[in-house]
Amino acid sequence: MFELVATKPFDGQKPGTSGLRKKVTVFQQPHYAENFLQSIFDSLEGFAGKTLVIGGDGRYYNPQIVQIAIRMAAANGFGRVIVGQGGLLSTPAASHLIRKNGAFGGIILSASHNPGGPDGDFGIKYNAGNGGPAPEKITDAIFAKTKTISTYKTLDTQDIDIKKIGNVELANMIVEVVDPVSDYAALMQTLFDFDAIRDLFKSGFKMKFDGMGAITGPYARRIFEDILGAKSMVMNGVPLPDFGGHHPDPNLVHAKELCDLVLASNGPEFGAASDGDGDRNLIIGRNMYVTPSDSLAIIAANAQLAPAYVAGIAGVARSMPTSCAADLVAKKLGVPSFETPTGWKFFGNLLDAGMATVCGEESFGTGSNHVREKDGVWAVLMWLNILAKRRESVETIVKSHWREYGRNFYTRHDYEEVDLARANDLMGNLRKSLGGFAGKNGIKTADDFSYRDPVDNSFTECQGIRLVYENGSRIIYRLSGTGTAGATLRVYIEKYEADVIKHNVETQVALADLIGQANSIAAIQANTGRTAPTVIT
Ligand code: G16
Repeated sequence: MFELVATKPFDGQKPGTSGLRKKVTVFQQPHYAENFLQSIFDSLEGFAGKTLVIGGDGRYYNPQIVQIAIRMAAANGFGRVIVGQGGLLSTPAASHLIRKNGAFGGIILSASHNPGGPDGDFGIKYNAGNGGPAPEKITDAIFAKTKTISTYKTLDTQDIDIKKIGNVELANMIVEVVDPVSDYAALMQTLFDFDAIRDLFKSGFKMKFDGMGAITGPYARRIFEDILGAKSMVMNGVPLPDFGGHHPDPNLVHAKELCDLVLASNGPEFGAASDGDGDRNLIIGRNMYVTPSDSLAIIAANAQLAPAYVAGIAGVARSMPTSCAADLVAKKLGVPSFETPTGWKFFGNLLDAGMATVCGEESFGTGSNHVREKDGVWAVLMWLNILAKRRESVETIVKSHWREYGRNFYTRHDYEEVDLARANDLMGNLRKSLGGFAGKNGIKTADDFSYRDPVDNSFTECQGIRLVYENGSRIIYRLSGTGTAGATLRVYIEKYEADVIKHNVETQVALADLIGQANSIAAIQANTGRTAPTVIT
């Protein structure tokens, strides 16, 4: 019999770009996680007797919340929970399990690329039956419920043993403990030419993969080492509650150890990393860092080399701040390209409707219609498939892509943990000045990005200030929706260069003028007190 526990609403349980992310200490307050989970269940209808997938990236507090979520799923009337062994599932693997099992939805426990440990971050998000992050109409409903909640349902039981694969009964519900990797690894083998990749490794091709002490270590070991035969190529491959002190954000700053190895002249030919929950990816070759925007464009242009995409792709979608490089590929392929707000949830309808096959974001996310999340290991396998078929270096592939399409120089400057009020003022001032930008200093249009979903007509506004220049260059300002302390101002800067002679200029140098303009237009120094960005990618 379930228990009804009295509770009171907490302020600020509003899901951000990707679920609710807060400090672990916030989640540790009595009833905090339970309130949010109950608000999720109260926003859904028709799940009695159905299946819920539960898993997380193994970060600190994951084991406790997995148990709470399982008890509450049983008390709320689910018929079956599928949980990764030890409570572990990468985000794309969770998405796949939802789809494969026709589950009603899933609860994913992760704060993604944010640091873990007792002083780190934790997060909870709900994914719907298509395997993708809940759309805004559901996250809005969840937030509304968090403001009025007075009770939640749970069971008064011991923790369930989820260390062993198999079935356990809990009240009227079956808890099915599954291997977190097997189904996902099987899916990957249906998408890519594993024989060709195996041959590539046999030929002596060297690669390093950085699991960053997070969830993808076991996936990488099984897929790259056991199945594909790459020898001892996984670094930081054991998922740890604090990620071994790593900040599991796969970029040049936080994956420095890997980048130093691969960028060295005698380093491996290829390097890759993934984040806390396995949905982001970093791609790097000897002498060549591939920006996520370029990676998306190159994947779109070469997808047909992989068996699952051999018939061609239906369309490409990118988030608005992602560079326009992928649009050029779509144009050449004669397929549509879509520009959505930041957040993988905005790709869901396009993928479900078969309008886009490949999607990507500047924030190190790339994926396809095989699941409804971005997928780090998928992106690495796609690159391996391309490398195996083309037998050229990463550098050659990237440079020949620029030769064919032109180069979209691109950088993102982040100002982290800025005072929230000051960051809001900066954005507010930009919004107020919007009408005055166009027609001056080469700026053609200025707007606050809004999006009407072409499938369900839903409308989203205030998604970032966008200055577009006559020559196609862009400066974009927005506040991150994934941070947990203060505000993070993101400034995205892009410039198109058709002239091959100018392609080898260092990115920050090529963009120096625009960076200067971006700083002065928003008066970043005066408004934030910062003289330089915290992270440049
Ligand atoms: C999440 C979302 C992505 C988004 C990214 C950055 O990724 O799923 O779609 O691009 O956050 O968002 P923001 O710029 O608002 O911080 P992840 O990997 O953190 O789940």
